[in-house]
Amino acid sequence: MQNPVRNIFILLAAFLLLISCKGTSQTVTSGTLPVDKNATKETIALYKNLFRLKEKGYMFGHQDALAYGVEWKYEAGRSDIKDVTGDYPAVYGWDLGRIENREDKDLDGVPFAKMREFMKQVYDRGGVNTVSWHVNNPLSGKDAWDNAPGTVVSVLPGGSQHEKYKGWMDNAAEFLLSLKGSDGKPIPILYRPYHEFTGDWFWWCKNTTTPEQFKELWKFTVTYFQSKGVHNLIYVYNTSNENVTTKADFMGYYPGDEWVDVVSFDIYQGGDGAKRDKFITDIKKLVSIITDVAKEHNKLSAIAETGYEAVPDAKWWTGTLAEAIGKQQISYVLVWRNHGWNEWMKPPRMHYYAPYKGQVSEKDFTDFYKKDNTLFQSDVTKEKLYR
Ligand code: BMA
Repeated sequence: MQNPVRNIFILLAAFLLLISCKGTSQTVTSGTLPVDKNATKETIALYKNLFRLKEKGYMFGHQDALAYGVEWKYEAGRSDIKDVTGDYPAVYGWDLGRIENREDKDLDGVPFAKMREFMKQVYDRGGVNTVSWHVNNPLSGKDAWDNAPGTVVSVLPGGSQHEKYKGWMDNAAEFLLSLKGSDGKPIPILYRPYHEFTGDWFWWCKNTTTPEQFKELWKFTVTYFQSKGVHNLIYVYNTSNENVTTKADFMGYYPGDEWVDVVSFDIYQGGDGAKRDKFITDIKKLVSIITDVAKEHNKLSAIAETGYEAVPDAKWWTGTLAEAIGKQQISYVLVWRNHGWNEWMKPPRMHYYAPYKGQVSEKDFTDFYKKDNTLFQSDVTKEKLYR
């Protein structure tokens, strides 16, 4: 009598072990590894932890958050978001524009030396840095908005500007390699090259670039950075809302699962109140596209840039932005920079996307901050994203 009981017990134990192993292997494959097979330990940790974090909510991000805000510049420890909530954003956006020419400051005036320091502070307290690059047009030498045809072809291998472009990438690589935390480790970066390519305003946009050319540019970029020893990047694929209404539109220039870690889009609300409904409909549609793609391709997803210039709607944060995202599991939403009064814009106007003390949407932003599924610095510090 004893033996059959023992056998049943052994069988049951083996069965339970089998189930638990299956469970483990599923957990390990979900999230897998970033596209860079030599990614640093901290980069892999961030990538994996972001899969876990999206179950809890989405991080709030702000461009140039620590550099300046409306009516202030370079005040140590300051951020408009911190003035309003007492907490920093969880994601901090930066741009490499002008590093190509080894200039001291980026295209919006932030000294690269300060940017490096800010990124270090962010990493040290467990926040997340993301980088875009409004890289000049290498063919004309004008800025990123010079969308003359033929530019992408000119930078690809064999193109007339290829060597020059590699030099520009060397300058970017040098900066990316110089980013170290207080622990001496390379700072992981969510890197978002060739952003908003479904628009028609940058030299890499789809109006002047075929899918094959774009994919080649993307793969060249990833491979070249890796060849320079840059292994702290998580690669973010990014469309505009323009010309994207279906999953096929979104995926039209997708270089492949081995080349992309995060799928994302940019979208801005424009005009007066009547545009709100369209904005909400568009965001909902695009968020459902990126979350579907993320699920199917085992990737992360994000709204990499958004905002309503000068936030004239007092309830915009909870009433529009959070409303549109709903319970969808994206990793972050980032609003653009708080420049303040902008003399060069046509017409000159206030140019900012996050609230500041006294701004009309300040109170609503604190409600947005308090929502269970919005994550700020204090939330992500606890999550130890780099371990
Ligand atoms: C735009 C504006 C510009 C800025 C550019 C790149 O949306 O904010 O003033 O130079 O982004 O940051």
